[in-house]
Amino acid sequence: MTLDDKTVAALAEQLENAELNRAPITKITDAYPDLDWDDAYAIQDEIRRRKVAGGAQIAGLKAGLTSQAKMKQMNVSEPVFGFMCDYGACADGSEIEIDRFIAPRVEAEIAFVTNKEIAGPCHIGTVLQATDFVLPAVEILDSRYENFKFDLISVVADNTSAAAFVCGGNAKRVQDIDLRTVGIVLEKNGETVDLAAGAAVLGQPAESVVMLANMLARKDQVIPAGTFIMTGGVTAAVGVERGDHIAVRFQHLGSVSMRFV
Ligand code: 0L1
Ligand code: MG
Repeated sequence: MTLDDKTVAALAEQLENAELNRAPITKITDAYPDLDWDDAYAIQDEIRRRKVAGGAQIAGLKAGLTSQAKMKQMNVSEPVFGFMCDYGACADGSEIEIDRFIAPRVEAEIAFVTNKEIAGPCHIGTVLQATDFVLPAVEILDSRYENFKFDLISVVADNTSAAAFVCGGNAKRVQDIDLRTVGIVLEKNGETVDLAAGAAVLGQPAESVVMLANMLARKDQVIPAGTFIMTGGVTAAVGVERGDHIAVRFQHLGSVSMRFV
């Protein structure tokens, strides 16, 4: 860790203001090139503390950069983790104001909801045994950095670009579905813009929850029972503009849709 508490607090405030005012900033590693992972997660934790102090509730946790394609693109070998706020929850089929965001992108995800605490170090068996159900979801990403100019440390500090999310379709017991072979089709304005199978996420989306639990264990934390977890983009993240209609069709799990207005 290279930063003192005062600088962590100042950077967290800058990033939260960028989100609230939709006014992007330059990536924080420009001013602090030596930032490490502990600094980045400390800034993210401070943003989370500010949100809760300001009355927001934490709606869930997220893993990002969990597909081989995205990891390769960003030249990383480990996923990143963040959190979702209650005010980011959007209803399936709803109209979403695009002015809430700076430059939104959408990606299809499989979400888990746990019914038991998961304490790392753990393995996929622990996660499947502690999962109540899985459901289809779409994450709306929005970087608070100008022109998508960021690096991984800056992204983690910026709560992994988390902005909003939509859940829909049919929830299923995890033992009733093979998440590796679930086919997913992402449509924008009626045209297929990407498709993938669940195995795109670390071979099996439950592995993302394993990595989250193991990362939290290093901070002496657990995934509590009843946690909603977005396991990371199965498809690419696709940019959206006012008027765009997004529909994601998940084999066996139904679909999730929204229009940006
Ligand atoms: O959810 C994610 O995959 C995090 C992506 C962070 C980088 C980006 O904004 O694309
Ligand atoms: Mg995501």
